[in-house]
Amino acid sequence: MNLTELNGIATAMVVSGKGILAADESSGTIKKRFDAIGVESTEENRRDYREMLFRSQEAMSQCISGVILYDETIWQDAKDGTPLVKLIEQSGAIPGIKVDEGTQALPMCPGELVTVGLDKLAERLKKYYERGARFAKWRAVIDIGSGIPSMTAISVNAHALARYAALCQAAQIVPIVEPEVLMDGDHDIDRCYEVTQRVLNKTFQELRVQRVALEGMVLKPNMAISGKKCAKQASVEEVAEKTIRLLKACVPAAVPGIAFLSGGQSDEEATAHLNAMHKLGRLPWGLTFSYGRALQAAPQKAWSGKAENVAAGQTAFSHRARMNGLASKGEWQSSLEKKAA
Ligand code: 5MM
Repeated sequence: MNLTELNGIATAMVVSGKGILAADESSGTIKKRFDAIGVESTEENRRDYREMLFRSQEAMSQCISGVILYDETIWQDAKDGTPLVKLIEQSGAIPGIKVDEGTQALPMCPGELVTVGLDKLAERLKKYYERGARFAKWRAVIDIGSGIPSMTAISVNAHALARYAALCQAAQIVPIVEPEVLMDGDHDIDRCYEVTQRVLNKTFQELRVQRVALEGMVLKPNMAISGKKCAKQASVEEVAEKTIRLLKACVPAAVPGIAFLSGGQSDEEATAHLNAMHKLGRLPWGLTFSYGRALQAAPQKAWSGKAENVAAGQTAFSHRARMNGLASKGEWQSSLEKKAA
């Protein structure tokens, strides 16, 4: 393992002003997104849609540091025969790959999940590296509900995240470690804080046990935020203050960067929260976005599967990427959204 090189890649992924485009929707998830805009989820449509994003010159070159791809996409070529990975590289962004194989029910733990995909991961990482991937992503899913999460679910998911991260670094690939605490429930922000703290502490404990070099990874956490169904929604300032307090307590300064998931927040909320965190003063790590829905909902709607809407889709994507790029420097203002509308 060349840790200097891994650290350089991780640092570039979280550079101020840029963030990561999570375009790694699995087949089931992208079908749901396409259903919502009335587009059939064929291989060609998925390619055309992602090609539209990766050819958004302004967004890709100025605001996107890296792109997380799904297995199908990393092997696909653009309409003119250029590999999609090359389009990303040409824009100056770093190609990455989702390597988990989704979740399965966790035995003995009703309602809880464990992420799978460690079998043959070393071989798959070698092929992805040869294709150009320089970072990878693995997402663990922790739900909050009555009596959950169990310590069992937190432990097995943290163990798998650390095993994945060690395999990545041995393959000279930067691991994005994503332990996502879902915001689907009716819990309040303090319950989210407490569960996320347990999850992050266990994850870093496992990373240390399995000798993962913290300097060569990126953390992709949820924010400390109210559950979607909670009657009392925390303000932007409270989310920012509690999230930074939580991360400072749990994430060692050796980690080069943190890139948030959006988790079902609206586009503007996800931007406002990141921006507010940067208003709180200097931070020990790079802090940016790795959004899926909060970057793609607008371009998906604008595109709606029609070739004549590609420019509109790219404009919508560039706008969200620019807003989040500004938020990663604490320079976003809501008036910038209104001007664009
Ligand atoms: C883009 O969605 C990713 C893949 O999800 P599935 O494996 O369920 O299809 C997902 O992991 C994503 O990278 C993160 O959840 C962040 O995306 P959001 O939409 O939460 O910002």
